[in-house]
Amino acid sequence: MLKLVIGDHNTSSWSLRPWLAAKQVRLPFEEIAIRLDRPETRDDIRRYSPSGRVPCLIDEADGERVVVWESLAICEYLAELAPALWPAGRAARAEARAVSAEMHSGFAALRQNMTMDIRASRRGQARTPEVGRDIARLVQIWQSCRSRYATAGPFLFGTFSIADAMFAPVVWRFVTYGVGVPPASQEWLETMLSLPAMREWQGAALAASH
Ligand SMILES: N[C@@H](CCC(=O)N[C@@H](CS)C(=O)NCC(=O)O)C(=O)O
Repeated sequence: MLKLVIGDHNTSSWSLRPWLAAKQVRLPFEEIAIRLDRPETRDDIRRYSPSGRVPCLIDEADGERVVVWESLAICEYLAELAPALWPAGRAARAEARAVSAEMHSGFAALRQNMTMDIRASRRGQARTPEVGRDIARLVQIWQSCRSRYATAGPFLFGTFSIADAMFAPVVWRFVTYGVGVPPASQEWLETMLSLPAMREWQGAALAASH
């Protein structure tokens, strides 16, 4: 059985990505949640993750222990187990990888100023010019995907892919900070919000005591 080590549901945006990807393709895994921002956090994470960060995936099937850290690398590993996590067509797959890598390495202003905090309501806050530029680029990606792949299904590339998982924390950020988007992007946001797995993650975030 896979083990996925994650942080707090309310704030650990990096953890949500592979967690959602695994849930969407029904890969069974044991969830190990570590409380962040505590004196013992560093030691707790280091027991599993060589980078000292979560998420971290451990696969002990087939008699060997595979440890994968970095959210995008974990998603890639999951896609080896469940290839449907990337679009079937080569061009769509390349684009899905590109936007996923862009999300993984970019959008610094958004990540810094609009932190994921599912329990919070901060409508209209954190709108610096840099955040505005990040939002504009996100909407450009989503609109572009939806204009070309809507006929194939309700996700960015038609069927659910790692690209949707990579942008999932932004969905919660846009709810918390009340960011409005054009109709095609709004439809995608609503598709994401209606996923049982997203509801499950939100429920865990709301239930946490801190
Ligand atoms: N680039 C990493 C980022 C991971 C990361 O920053 N994780 C945070 C939680 S969301 C963490 O482990 N924080 C714990 C700490 O720094 O003590 C990834 O994609 O997985």
